[in-house]
Amino acid sequence: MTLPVSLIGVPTDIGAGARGASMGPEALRVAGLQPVLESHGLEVIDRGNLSGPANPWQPPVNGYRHLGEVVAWNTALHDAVHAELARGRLPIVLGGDHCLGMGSISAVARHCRETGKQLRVLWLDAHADFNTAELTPSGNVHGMPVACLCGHGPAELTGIGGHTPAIDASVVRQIGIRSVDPGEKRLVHEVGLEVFDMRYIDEMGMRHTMEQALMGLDENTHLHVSFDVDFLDPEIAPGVGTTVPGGPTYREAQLCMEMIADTGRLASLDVMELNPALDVRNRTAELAVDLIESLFGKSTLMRKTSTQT
Ligand code: 6HN
Ligand code: MN
Ligand code: MN
Ligand code: MN
Repeated sequence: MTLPVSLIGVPTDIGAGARGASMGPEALRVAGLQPVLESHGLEVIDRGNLSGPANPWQPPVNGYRHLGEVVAWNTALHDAVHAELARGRLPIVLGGDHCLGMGSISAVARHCRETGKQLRVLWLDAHADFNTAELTPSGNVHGMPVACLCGHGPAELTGIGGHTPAIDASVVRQIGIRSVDPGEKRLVHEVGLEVFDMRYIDEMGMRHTMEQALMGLDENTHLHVSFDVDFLDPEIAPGVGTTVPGGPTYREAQLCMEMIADTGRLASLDVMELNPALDVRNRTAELAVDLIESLFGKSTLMRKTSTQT
């Protein structure tokens, strides 16, 4: 299954607590994303960047920063992602901050409803992104997308794409989590979100973690990966706004991507939170491209997949 790929740039930091993720799409292009994918035989079209409101850099109102602008960007992204899926293509969303997961995943969920596909979402992140207006310590909407997708949030956000909730919490697997706010933690437990946190990865290893997270996929599964670059340890990935120490190493991240590739089910991808203003000579962008290459099947040697004998 090698679907043709469409790159969609979404140059905004509207939901973040630091400026700069708006430059993420261009940094990924400069790091060679398109030619790298093409070198693996993929057909790639770069659709360019979406446009939307500027970042007014205002304090939160009723628990949300920039709610109207967040809705505008996510609505545009929803339409763009849905259009690519309808054309039979694999969208790669170049973020942009992680509030954009709402527009992207709501479109994927809608496409799955329309085509009778089963959805699985892998959320690779240091954070659970499960805050609400009542629980958030910051008002930054990039800390809320998973909660909104699961129906916990304002109608303007939970209803993007016309179906509330966009997804059931049971389709989500979170991996790499190591920073969850106190109220957020309660809500995560309440909805029964499946979280493979760093403690789990430390004790069980990345291989077992991914086997669990990918369990139950079949030919009818649409696998969506939402890759927040702060998933990675900040020692190797400094170019993000919300670094949390103790993330996956280079080798652990590679294995994670390779095991996703082995399923052959990847059908849409978000690459979020890359912040070139905080990066060192585009190193984090180059690392992200290297990992995306593994996600699309690069491996060191020709080999049978680990599940074959
Ligand atoms: N991200 N939990 C913190 C907050 O402000 O809600 C951090 C969220 C970070 C979100 O990195 O996508
Ligand atoms: Mn995130
Ligand atoms: Mn559709
Ligand atoms: Mn994060």
